[in-house]
Amino acid sequence: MSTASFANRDDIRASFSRAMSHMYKTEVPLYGTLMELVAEVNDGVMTHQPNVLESLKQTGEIQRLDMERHGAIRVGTALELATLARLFAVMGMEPVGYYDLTPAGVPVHSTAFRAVHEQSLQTSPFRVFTSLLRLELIENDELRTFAAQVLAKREIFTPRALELIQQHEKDGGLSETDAAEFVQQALETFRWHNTATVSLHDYKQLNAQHRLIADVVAFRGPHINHLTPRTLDIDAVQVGMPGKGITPKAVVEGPPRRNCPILLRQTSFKALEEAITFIDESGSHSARFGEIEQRGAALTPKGRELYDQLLNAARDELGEFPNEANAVRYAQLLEKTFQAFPDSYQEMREQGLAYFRYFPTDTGIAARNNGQLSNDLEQQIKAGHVRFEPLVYEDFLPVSAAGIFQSNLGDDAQSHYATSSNQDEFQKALGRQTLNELKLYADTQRRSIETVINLI
Ligand code: OOG
Ligand code: NI
Repeated sequence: MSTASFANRDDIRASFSRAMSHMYKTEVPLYGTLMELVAEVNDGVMTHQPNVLESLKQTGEIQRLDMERHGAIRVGTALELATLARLFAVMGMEPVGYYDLTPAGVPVHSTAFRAVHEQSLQTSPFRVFTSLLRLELIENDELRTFAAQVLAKREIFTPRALELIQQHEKDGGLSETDAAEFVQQALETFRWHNTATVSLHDYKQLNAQHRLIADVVAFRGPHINHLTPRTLDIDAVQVGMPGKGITPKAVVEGPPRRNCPILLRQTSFKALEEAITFIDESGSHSARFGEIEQRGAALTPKGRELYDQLLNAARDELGEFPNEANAVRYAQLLEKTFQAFPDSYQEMREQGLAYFRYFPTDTGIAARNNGQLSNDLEQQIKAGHVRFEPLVYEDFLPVSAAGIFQSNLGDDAQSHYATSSNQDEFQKALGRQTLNELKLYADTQRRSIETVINLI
């Protein structure tokens, strides 16, 4: 089969992302309400802040804004994780980053499946935060064996999805028809089921060990537990939620509000209590929630170190987990510590704190036509021939992710695990290495510099 007849992986991902959004809107109507609020806020920002609009146009992000979203799932076994990696590969998604959530009392470690090249991200930035349950953290031997047995029995992929994954690997791609069928088949893995695979008694045992363990073990598959749209102003969405009948969590995770957003800010609304039929009687379970994110500049290792240091300083001074009662003080502490993080792109670039993309300006192109250009990037910037825009952060933050988990699992779900992070074990389960996100940003920045230098 020739490459020409294969569907483009980025298009398959875009189509899958649309299908997921449609399914989730039907399953969780509040997600649809949230999408409307985000669209209103984004329109407002673009109308009233011409500089933001200009920058979105310059980078092309304006085209991906409306379709931008991430989801999250949790799986129970190495085989499930490894097969997911193969399924996501059909859509051009690779595992980026390693997140250890055990220090925050959540018995999982995770990666994010996403596209890695800026052009692919431009077509569809869809990402899936994927967590693997660490069964070894269940202390009770009997319960651990029971959980492993239940998980070993389930098959989370449809037979046809597995066939199409194999076909993709053998042939190097899928035809348009097969790709369309693949999207429908893949969707089945992430669908919500209101029936559980265990008795109410066993569910309660698992739940008592950790709510997350029950969420993974007691169900037929890794239901998508949230889909998150991207907003240009998360504070406006946070304030607007109650007016739409949505109750937000107490604190926005991540850095404080700034003129030049960095990394990722997130907030969510609490998981819904949903009726479940267990194998013997009925009960309920809460897993699915709504989340909103605002993305800012991707930071270099130096910038990230400063971010971690300032975040930790604020949290140390707070002295306890951020919650409803201390939310105002936490926000003030973040404001205070983050004074030390420069709030202009100019300074962030000069100090090597963030990654950037470069574009020739109109005067730069005119100067090139007159043969008046130097090929030194810094000089071109000074002369106004080249401008820069920050690279968007495409990944997640472990402390924030822990906060999102906690707000949905309830504060009583905090356990203390003595174990340390285990990226090797995770990669063994995954069947491959996770990619280093910092290298991906550095690659994109380098390609951008090369393009601008060649262009002028
Ligand atoms: C994932 C929670 C983390 C994020 O955006 O950081 C997360 C989960 O609840 O499975 O979604
Ligand atoms: Ni999320």
